[in-house]
Amino acid sequence: MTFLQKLGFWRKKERKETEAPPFLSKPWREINWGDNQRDLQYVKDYRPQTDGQQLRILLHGQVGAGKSSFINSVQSVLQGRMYTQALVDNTSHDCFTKGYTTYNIQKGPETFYPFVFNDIMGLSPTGVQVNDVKLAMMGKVKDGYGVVRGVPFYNNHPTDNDKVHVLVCVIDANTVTCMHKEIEEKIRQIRIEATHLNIPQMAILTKIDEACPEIKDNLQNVYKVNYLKEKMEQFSVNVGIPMNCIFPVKNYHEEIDLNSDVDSLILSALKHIINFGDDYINFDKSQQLCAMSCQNKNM
Ligand SMILES: Nc1nc2c(ncn2[C@@H]2O[C@H](COP(=O)(O)OP(=O)(O)O)[C@@H](O)[C@H]2O)c(=O)[nH]1
Ligand SMILES: [Mg+2]
Repeated sequence: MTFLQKLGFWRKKERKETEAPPFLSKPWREINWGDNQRDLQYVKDYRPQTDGQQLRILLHGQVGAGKSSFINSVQSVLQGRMYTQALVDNTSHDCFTKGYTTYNIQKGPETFYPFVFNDIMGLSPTGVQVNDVKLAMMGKVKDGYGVVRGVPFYNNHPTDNDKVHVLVCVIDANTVTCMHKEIEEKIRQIRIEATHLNIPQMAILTKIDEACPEIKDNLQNVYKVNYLKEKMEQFSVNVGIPMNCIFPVKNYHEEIDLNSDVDSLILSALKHIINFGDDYINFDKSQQLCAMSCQNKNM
């Protein structure tokens, strides 16, 4: 054994002895790997309680975090083939999502899923302002805002369908430990605004394949790897989103065919996003009914 090989051997040994083991003895969340049919059917069968109601999911986060890729991944899982409607930016670090855009997902020849995604321009110290996200959450931003200057973007009379029902912060797992303080602060402020509006908040942690070699090797390690759990805990503390509202995903980004394990994580996140949004729709409706009945009593 050469000197360098010996050094490498001792360093590895030392690391193993001082660091927590990379794998937990059992996964800290259960995923039904290989059996996506139940979750897929759940999403396909989802209908809000009121006819004509749409569930609006607003994605926000840093440029390049994987927002557009997540929308495409959801479309791909639901359509059963690779989909690239939301343009993904592989080249620059500027905002590629040109404005406030609603993405509908086609279900049949002339039908759409009752949930839609909005992708707001990436958060960067100079990017979208907290107030823009607040207006979007209230349903006051029209599609296309940010694309054409001078075009009226303000929706004075938002309907229940224009309002956001669940806010999802998209975070690149590689950036959790080195996130710009200003961005962390913006995420926190957006959370406060969402809380004032009673809108539930969640986060998805993307690029887990890049962040962890053990996960890149086998996606089923996602809830066994200590390192990722620690990253999620750190993010949870930094921005105040509870652990049970954070979901790790790997987006489709280079694949040409679907993969069952990728689908499992996307569906797990999507199912929870829908549930959270649906709870808010029902809560909001009951508040409106309550307010109406109080008004009637006072008349
Ligand atoms: N390895 C890996 N790359 C990803 C993942 N999600 C997105 N990407 C890549 O990250 C880059 C930025 O993604 P994009 O969806 O445009 O980010 P956005 O600015 O938040 O909309 C693109 O090159 C994607 O292919 C992921 O889960 N894993
Ligand atoms: Mg984008």
